[in-house]
Amino acid sequence: LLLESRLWQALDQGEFELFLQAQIELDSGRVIGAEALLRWHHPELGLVGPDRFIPIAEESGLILPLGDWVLKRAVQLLDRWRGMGLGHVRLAVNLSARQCHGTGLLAQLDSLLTSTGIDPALLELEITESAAMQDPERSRGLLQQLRSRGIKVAIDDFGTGYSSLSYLKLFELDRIKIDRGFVKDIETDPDDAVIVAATIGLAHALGLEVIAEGVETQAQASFLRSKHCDEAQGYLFARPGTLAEFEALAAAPA
Ligand code: G
Ligand code: G
Ligand code: MN
Ligand code: NA
Repeated sequence: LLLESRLWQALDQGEFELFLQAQIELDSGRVIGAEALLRWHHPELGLVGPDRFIPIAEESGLILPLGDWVLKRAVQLLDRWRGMGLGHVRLAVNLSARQCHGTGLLAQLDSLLTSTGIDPALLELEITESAAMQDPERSRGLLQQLRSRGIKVAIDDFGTGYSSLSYLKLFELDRIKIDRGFVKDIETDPDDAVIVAATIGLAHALGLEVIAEGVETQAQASFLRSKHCDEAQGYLFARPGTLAEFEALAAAPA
């Protein structure tokens, strides 16, 4: 209740911030992108993570204006990076179910991309299996529309839903994000190792790129590299951090 009543004001008062977590190309070790992860600077509670307010924002409808803000800010960042020698860096944004099934998303993206002239391929939208499957036909249409504009589409938390394989067929995608639940025990659990290796092989055979989430150790990174996983994200490389922290990392030599 405390959070909900403050949440609408928070957007007006500029209390949200995009944290960024680096995404690494495994072959080169280079920072090739970032995932935008929303944070709320609550005046009394301090930094509040999305797990605490996204569900409330979804319930109350605030997720739509908040999602608009996130996309606007994301395109601003791409524009900024272009001007500072980081024009190759991609930015991934999480979409909520309400955003996917609403009507304003494509128009907003068109307007943001035309007004800045940003290469649409630098923007990636992450959709979870569960959000996509709430209305599969509608999601299918949306993903087609996004990709026809050159915007990249990734399936988040891959492998945790109920129909992972069926929507590889249903949806046009660019990338899958292997959920960190499979990566965690990759070194000790032979089943997880097999699942991850097979998922990478399957994705590649379908022409999709693969990023592994939650990579925390060198051994996990080595395993993923040996299985030709394209990219990785996790505490081993960087935690979600401020814009300044991310830019310093992205500008440093690999
Ligand atoms: O770092 P982490 O605790 O930030 O993120 C927790 C969850 O919140 C992740 O599953 C992520 O998908 C979600 N999340 C982070 N930022 C956003 C956002 O801008 N919009 C939506 N819809 N979800 C987000
Ligand atoms: O959208 P998604 O659920 O994938 O958001 C990523 C979430 O995973 C965020 O909450 C982020 O803080 C968290 N995260 C990112 N890297 C790591 C990691 O290496 N280990 C763990 N345990 N969590 C991570
Ligand atoms: Mn995500
Ligand atoms: Na995820």
